[in-house]
Amino acid sequence: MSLSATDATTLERRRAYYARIAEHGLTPLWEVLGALVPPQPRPKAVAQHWRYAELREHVLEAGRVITAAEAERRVLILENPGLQGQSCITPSLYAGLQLILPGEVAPAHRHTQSALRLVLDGEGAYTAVDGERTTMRRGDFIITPAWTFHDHGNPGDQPVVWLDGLDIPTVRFFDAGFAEKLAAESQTAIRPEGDALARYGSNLLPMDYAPAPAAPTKVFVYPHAKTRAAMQAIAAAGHPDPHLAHKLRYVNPATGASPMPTIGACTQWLPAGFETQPLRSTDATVHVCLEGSGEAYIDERTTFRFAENDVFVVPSWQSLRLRANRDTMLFSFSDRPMQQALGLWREQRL
Ligand code: GTQ
Repeated sequence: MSLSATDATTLERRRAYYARIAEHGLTPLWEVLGALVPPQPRPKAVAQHWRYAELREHVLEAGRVITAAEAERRVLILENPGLQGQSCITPSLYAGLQLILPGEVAPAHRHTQSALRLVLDGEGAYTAVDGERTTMRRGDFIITPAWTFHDHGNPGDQPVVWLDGLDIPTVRFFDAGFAEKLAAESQTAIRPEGDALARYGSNLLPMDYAPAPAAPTKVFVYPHAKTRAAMQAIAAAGHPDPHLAHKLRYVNPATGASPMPTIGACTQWLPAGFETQPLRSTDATVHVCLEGSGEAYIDERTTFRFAENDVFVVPSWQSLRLRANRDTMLFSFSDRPMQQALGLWREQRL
């Protein structure tokens, strides 16, 4: 007897059976097998575009609603509409826009979640990581690896907004979250600004430094000016990849691995007029437009016309095709290093 022809008596008998076994903490696999082991990814996350020009006033309004000290972190979460109530932009990653006003401090704490920052708007704030400050300039990519103390402050005269990316949903999935506050509001500087970059990010390493393979980098700022100069030189050399134009990944310079074990980040340069071929991969990816503008075609169904500081997310296994109106620079991040470590990551060039 085929399943579709299952008669009412059989269905009723099954329902009663399911009810009885439920009392023993049992449920039937055959009712859910197709959903549990799909032939290919079926993301609940959806493609979504956040236009900074529309968000900016709402972010600034948060500054009149609550202080940075009271909020601890004054952030508007970019929540994927397909994952409502979960504070996720992808199943494994979180993103938000953090605001810090002149004179404010976001107090020092640490947690097992890893974080990245991408500075978008305003200048003059700093992030301090493990006793060293870095001044936040637009486009700078800054990381705070798991369990490093960090605080943010703004001694300048402009509101400063940056994008936060954290592995909060991943740590929640493992129930492995720990956090604590530092007794003091801000960390005491124990090294001068630029020290980590000089020691670990200058094609040099201290003589006795031997990091474990998955250790996060001690370089906690990747200055935009350096990345942009590199990308311009690479673009000037020509030969863009048909699917990527010019795309490179940020690395831990001591190991060649991603800067942090759970989150990978990339920078991409698309010459004016360039159109990529569609590409899909299993790592849902958050993109941020740092410069230029263009269009993103997701699965050849959804079109996003993005401008500077816009954020858009591409779900797992949905294709991305990009078109640049002008020379365009994108930043992106995803859980690719985790998927690769677990042997899960797949990519398809279409
Ligand atoms: O800056 O430490 O967006 O702990 C969310 C949680 C930022 C931070 C967020 C955090 C932080």
